[in-house]
Amino acid sequence: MHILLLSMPDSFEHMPPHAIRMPNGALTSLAGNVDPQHRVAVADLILVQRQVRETVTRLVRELDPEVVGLSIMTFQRRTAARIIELVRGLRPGVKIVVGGYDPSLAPEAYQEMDVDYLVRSEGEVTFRELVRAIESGSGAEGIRGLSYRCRSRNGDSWVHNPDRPPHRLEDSEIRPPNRDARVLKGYTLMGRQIDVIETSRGCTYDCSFCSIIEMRGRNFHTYPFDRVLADIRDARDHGARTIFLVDDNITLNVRRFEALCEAIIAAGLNKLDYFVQAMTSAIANHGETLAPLMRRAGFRYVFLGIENILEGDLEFLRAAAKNTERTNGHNTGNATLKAIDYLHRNQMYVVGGLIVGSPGDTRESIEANLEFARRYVDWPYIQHPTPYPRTPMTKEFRDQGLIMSERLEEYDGTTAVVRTEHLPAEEVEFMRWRAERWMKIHHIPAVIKHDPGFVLIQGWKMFAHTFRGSSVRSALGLESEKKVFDRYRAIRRQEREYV
Ligand code: B12
Ligand code: SF4
Repeated sequence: MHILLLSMPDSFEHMPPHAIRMPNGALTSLAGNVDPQHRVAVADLILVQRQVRETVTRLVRELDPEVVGLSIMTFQRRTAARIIELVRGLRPGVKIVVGGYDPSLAPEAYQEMDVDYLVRSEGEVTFRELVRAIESGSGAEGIRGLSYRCRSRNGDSWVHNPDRPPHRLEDSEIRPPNRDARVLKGYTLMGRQIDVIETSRGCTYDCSFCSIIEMRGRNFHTYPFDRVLADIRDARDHGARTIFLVDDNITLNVRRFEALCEAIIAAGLNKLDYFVQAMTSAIANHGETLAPLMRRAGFRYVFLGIENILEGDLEFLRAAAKNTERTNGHNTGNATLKAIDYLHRNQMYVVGGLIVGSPGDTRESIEANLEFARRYVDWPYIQHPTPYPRTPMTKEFRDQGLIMSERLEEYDGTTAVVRTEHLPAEEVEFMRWRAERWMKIHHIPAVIKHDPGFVLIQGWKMFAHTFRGSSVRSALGLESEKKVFDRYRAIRRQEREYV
């Protein structure tokens, strides 16, 4: 059978598409896990963000797929609905399958769309079995983790098969990704081709804003190192020079992470640049040995889940435990500064993941976090709390009547869709936007040092993107920042029309 897998084109403020275009790891993993007789094409639509309709139309005509699968996050739901309509119009009999975080956590939203199947949570084995069932014409009754539409004269109904438990990853049932399936080109992280690798799945924490616990429960499973190293080699052989480890929480097992760094060095794969997401507590508590190893293995940017520097907000976000430093078995305060220090001493850059706009936040508490970011992080990744389906935080915001927008396309993390008890949503977003633009500019010299060619060619675009909404008048101080912010928001609204 011919299968076309699509990831959505929607991007958000911290991922300007002229500088950052990452592959979706789920799709190549699915492609690697269907039976070999099928012809699979993977298209990451971020690569053609302004030609989505033409590209999907061309691919559907050229490939003539029997199955089309879409990978969807919540803020991409509206775009997904439009693409589903487009595909259905082009090929009415095609089987449409949706998967990823949004279909898994809000399946009811997809029952109203013209979708045939919905894969909940991990997809490789469920999708493999589904494709077999479609090919052989057998029923989908026994496929765990699958929901499907039953069409009948009396109207449609949906069947939800029992859940599929998370895979343990230790055997080879989940086969490696198939990168040859990609049919579009142009992945980049500031001029260097980037690819994504998984070494583990899951997390045992339960931060109130994170979708992962509802998605797969609290657990942590790991791939064997030989598979991980082979995957990195495969990414490199496909042209990658930068690798993003997309594990939910790789620092849950620090000893394993250290061993992984050693394995990367021993395999000679440390000439590549690595990006990773990490907990501050793990870096602070083990930085003495871990940070130098990470540096030697090629780690360059570390996304630190700082979340907030104020204890009250950390409580609300349920993120206090992962930000706590421990000495001699005792909690000794916030781990953030120590973690940052270890990373900086080992020539790594800190991408500061902060969340501002929790219910109790005031102007002062937000400013304290912004000031912290200005002083200590190299690249700000500041977001607003966003009520994604079924997270504990969503319930709290709803109960308190603080959700100000139900337009899901705005749920991209940098559009404030909730207010605090003290500040309107727009004010929270304004404060973050105003501060963050200048923080990004401060990091440009480090980017020039590493990738001068990219900055020479693309630098002005990065600058224009960061300061979109500004004008000559605003640069001369003849226009208020609020006016520029309003223009920026209007531009952002237009940008969200991808199809
Ligand atoms: C890596 C990552 C990123 C990376 C890379 C994204 C990329 N191109 O792949 C970066 C840093 C760029 C990123 C950015 C964002 N991310 Co992100 N990201 C993740 C993370 C950590 C891992 C995702 C991953 O690759 N997993 C590995 C793959 C193999 O697993 P998977 O995606 O779950 O796919 C499996 C199943 O879902 C399913 N599946 C998925 N798609 C499909 C499709 C079909 C047809 C089928 C059958 C099955 C299927 O099968 C797959 C294999 O088992 C997750 C989870 C987490 N703990 O935080 C968040 C997560 C997905 N991100 C999230 C969000 C919100 C964002 C942002 C909007 C804002 C932000 N928080 O940074 C931006 C927007 C990105 C953009 N498009 O501009 C949310 C999504 C919430 C939601 N309900 O939609 C998550 C869950 C984190 C959270 N806050 O809880 N992200
Ligand atoms: S530590 Fe990270 S992955 Fe784990 S629950 Fe918190 S935000 Fe999610």
